[in-house]
Amino acid sequence: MGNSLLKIIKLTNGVKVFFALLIITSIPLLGGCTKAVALPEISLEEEPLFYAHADVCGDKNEEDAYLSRASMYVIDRAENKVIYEGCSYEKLLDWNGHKGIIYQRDGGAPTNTIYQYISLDENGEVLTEITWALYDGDENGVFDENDYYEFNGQEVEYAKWQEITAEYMEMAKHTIEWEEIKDADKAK
Ligand SMILES: [Ca+2]
Ligand SMILES: [Ca+2]
Repeated sequence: MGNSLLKIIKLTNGVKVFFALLIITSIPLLGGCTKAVALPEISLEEEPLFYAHADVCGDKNEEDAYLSRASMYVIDRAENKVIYEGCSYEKLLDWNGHKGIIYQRDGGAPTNTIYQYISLDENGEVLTEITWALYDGDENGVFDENDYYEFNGQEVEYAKWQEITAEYMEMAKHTIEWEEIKDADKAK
């Protein structure tokens, strides 16, 4: 995303306080000049804005992350730039040596949960990507050998699936909870 600058701005409208997330990027011009350009402005008016922080890429420096209703952004503190853009089903992971981002989405028809784990390098490039899912095929509220399981897009038999996803399932239990931002100062 180039040289991006992220600012949290607080807008006051009557008694309501809105938050807006504004991402500005610099476009290199001829002669070494740069031009500041507002990227798609993400309107967070009246939507919750959440914050989390962790070293998700393992370079010993923490990243900041912001979540709106639809999107999440991971920001490199030192360079003040967005290194990863995800969605609202994602949370940061920094647990027991496991770092990255975990996606978890519950669905229906049949009842299912789809997970994804990604690890990132310090530039936000995806290093590894693992997906796994479980479907309550017979909709009896119990996940057992009569149901349907996937790992990296392939159907896997229940016992095997339990074995290969055990560590990832544990990682998914230890993601970092988003904190609602109630004061714009906290976001600085
Ligand atoms: Ca880091
Ligand atoms: Ca079942």
